[in-house]
Amino acid sequence: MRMEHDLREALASRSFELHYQPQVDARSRTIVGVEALVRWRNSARETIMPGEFIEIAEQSGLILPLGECVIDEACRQLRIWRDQGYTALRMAVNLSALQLRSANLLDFVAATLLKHEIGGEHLELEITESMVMDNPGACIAKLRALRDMGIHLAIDDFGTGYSSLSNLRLMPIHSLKIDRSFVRNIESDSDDLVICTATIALAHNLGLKVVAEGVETSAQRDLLAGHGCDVLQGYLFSKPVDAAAMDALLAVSY
Ligand code: G
Ligand code: G
Ligand code: MN
Ligand code: NA
Repeated sequence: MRMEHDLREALASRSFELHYQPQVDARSRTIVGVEALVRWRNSARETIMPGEFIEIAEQSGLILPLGECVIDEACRQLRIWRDQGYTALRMAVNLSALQLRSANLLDFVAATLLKHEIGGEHLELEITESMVMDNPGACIAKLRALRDMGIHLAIDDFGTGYSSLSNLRLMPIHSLKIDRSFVRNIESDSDDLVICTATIALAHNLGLKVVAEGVETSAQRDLLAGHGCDVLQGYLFSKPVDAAAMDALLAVSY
């Protein structure tokens, strides 16, 4: 497997970097968080997107060391931003199914937070519904342990996977992220608007915050904010950018 071999080398030569996409408070329009998204800079200096390698990393198990690199780098960068005074900023990191199942996850996260002197409440881990449905009992126990460390938990791509509302109620999560497929046509498709408003109501009634993904227009922003969505993320505010470009965004809208 060529790609697997290349991924292994990329890990050894630290050829992965993180980009960050701001998450904006719907009312104050200030940046309240960033989502870390991994990129691979290959030997030809091309940027390879996660859609092209995460699945292979998952199948080969390389997602475990890669995922650890991502958590470590995200916490290292958050430390820098906290030292610059952005102390309310939360860092969101995507977890893969294998990582959530790994016996080492809790110890690694705890050690990494300690290493970078970051409180758990500044880290958010994004999981999907399907990851939990694999083995709800074991997953929920692990999520509780993360929650007990203060870590925030978000359900990513909400509405696209399968999960039961009874499981959702049992999950020790803090927020739902409405998948961007429901946001895209929210202005023209009344079904999508109903899905978004129903998700916001469901989340709020369960005591959860709601993040809308894929917000690209000011009309989408205003509609979602008007329906009580808490946090917005999407190209309207910024595409994912490197840490230096994120510095500039923080300077103007933190
Ligand atoms: O911008 P974008 O192409 O970066 O992301 C595409 C997909 O890759 C998203 O579904 C995102 O959840 C996933 N992804 C991005 N970074 C990571 C990561 O660090 N770990 C995992 N497991 N998935 C990631
Ligand atoms: O699946 P997850 O939500 O983790 O991944 C986020 C993905 O969504 C990344 O690929 C990111 O580049 C992409 N993304 C972020 N904002 C927008 C947006 O406004 N529009 C579109 N089309 N994609 C977005
Ligand atoms: Mn995500
Ligand atoms: Na998503």
